[in-house]
Amino acid sequence: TVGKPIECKAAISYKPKAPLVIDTITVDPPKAHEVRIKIVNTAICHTDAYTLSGNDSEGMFPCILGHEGSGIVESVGPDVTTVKVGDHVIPLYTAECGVCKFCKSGKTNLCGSVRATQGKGVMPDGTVRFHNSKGEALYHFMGCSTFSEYTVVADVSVVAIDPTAPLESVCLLGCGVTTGYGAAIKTADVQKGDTVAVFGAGTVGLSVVQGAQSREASKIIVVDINDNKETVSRQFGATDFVNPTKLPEGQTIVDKLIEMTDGGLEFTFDCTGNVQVMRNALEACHKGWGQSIIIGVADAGKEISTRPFQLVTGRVWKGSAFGGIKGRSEMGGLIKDYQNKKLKVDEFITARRTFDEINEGFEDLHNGTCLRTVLKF
Ligand code: NAD
Ligand code: AHE
Ligand code: ZN
Repeated sequence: TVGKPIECKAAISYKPKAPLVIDTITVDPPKAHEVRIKIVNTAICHTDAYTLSGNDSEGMFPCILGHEGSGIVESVGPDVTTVKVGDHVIPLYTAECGVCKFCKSGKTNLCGSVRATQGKGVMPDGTVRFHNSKGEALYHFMGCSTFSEYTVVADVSVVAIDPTAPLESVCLLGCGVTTGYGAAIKTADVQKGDTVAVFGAGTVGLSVVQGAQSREASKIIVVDINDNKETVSRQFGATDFVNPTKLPEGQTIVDKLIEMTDGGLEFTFDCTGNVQVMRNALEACHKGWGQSIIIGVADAGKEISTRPFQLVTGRVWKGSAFGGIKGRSEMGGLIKDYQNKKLKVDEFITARRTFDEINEGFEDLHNGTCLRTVLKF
């Protein structure tokens, strides 16, 4: 049977930097290999603000942003076998088809199945499921578009989860918490006794901290320009906190970290998106074996640089998307870690708001103490 279009509430981003417009939109039924989800909760990630700022080279407008959400399957299109109506789910901006070259490689969580169309703001068949009240097409975002009461995603871009897990909390596993935790335990594969420095104590950085702590890192140094982040960093497991703007005259953050760790760190993580921070993070790595993982997303046009000698002498520069986690096969394990209190998630919720307050939610991002604002429909 063919489903019907649904009229519902959504937050439309018409152009960069402009407030989101809450309006009624039409969400078309899912086509083959597509799933329509009733979004219950969505959080606002720094990356939503980044795309809204106009600095994302893939940003498409008008669009429905949002990629850190949770919800319930409302209907499925033909040939969908992996989820069913009523399943509790998390949309995945990193799909997992299981059969493409990437999925089969065993080397990466990046999946090639829908990434090209996802980056163009359309469904795999090249069309959109969203229209505003004037009938104008609205682009999708990161294959998720969780800033809508109903959204349509590809069947490879959604995972069913334990229905007893609270949707309000586990929406954060759709991006920030999974990204940081996975970067520590999968991409870096931090081992007992390793020294770790994390630049940027947002949800991503603090999740790296908890990953490093779970691996019994010997030192976990958080570097942040905001002193308000010291207490929360220590609550998540940091052993040290450094504000790079408060160092003695003439001492750089790289000097400071090398001094604190007898020559540099086993692992450093950029969770800021600032390319100068990325360079410092690389150069604070231990000669011979230190690895620096880039997680932050940099503005369009920005590039990283360092002296090649830094790499010649054994430092390694890497990156991590969604923490290297394969969403459909590994999300269940993360949910269990959360349920068994091995993984903190609730602690990141610094504000709860109704969906109508989404613009205030974006303002929360700038208040200096915000980790995640979670919206409820
Ligand atoms: P956030 O804004 O909550 O946290 C960023 C933190 O960095 C803040 O505490 C801020 O004070 C600090 N900071 C800013 N400039 C700094 C500097 N020069 N030195 C040290 N600290 C500095 O953001 P978030 O939601 O945690 O996201 C962090 C970054 O990760 C963003 O760039 C985001 O786009 C990116 N991200 C990437 C992935 C991925 O899969 N690769 C996933 C999620 C988010
Ligand atoms: N579109 C940007 C890059 C954005 C980016 O790097 N996204 C991260 C996820 S951020 C989540 O908050 C990512 O995982 N990228 C891998 C991918 O396949 O998108 C640009 O520079 O064009
Ligand atoms: Zn995100």
